[in-house]
Amino acid sequence: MNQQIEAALNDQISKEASSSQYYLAMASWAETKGLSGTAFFMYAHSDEERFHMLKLVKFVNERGGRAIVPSITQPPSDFDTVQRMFELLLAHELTVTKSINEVVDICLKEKDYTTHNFMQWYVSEQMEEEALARSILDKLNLIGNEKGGMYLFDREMLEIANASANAQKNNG
Ligand code: OFO
Repeated sequence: MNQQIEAALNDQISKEASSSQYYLAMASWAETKGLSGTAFFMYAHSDEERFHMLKLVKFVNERGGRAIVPSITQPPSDFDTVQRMFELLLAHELTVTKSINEVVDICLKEKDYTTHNFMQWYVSEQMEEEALARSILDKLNLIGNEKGGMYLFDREMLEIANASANAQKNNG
């Protein structure tokens, strides 16, 4: 495997692992706030990020490279408000999209069309994740600080997580 591509993919492995830890920290915070639906959503999201990481690990190794398992950095443990937490989630996803685009760019420069093709899955995944984060933030902006609204929001997060788990089951 081309060394530049291997390094870029290993860097992406590290980012997906960090995303998984970040969302795990959000899940734990939401759980301690009694927001069980939001916590369920974040636990599932953390698992998804681990899957993103594993998919890259397997690809690198199958293509003759060597995937490096990254060390764990401690994510924040407090997120102030649900709104703040989802703002951070969207900001984080935007940085991940940027780094996915950089990997795609390297693939084109190195004329590695196989990895380029593989990375397209991540390109569309990022579009979905950004759109989901934006739609959740729109809902939160509508709700404001209303307590009853937050109760309904939390229930909806559970439904979103369940719907996404079912869609994944049906696709795979
Ligand atoms: Fe792996 O998609 Fe989010 O970070």
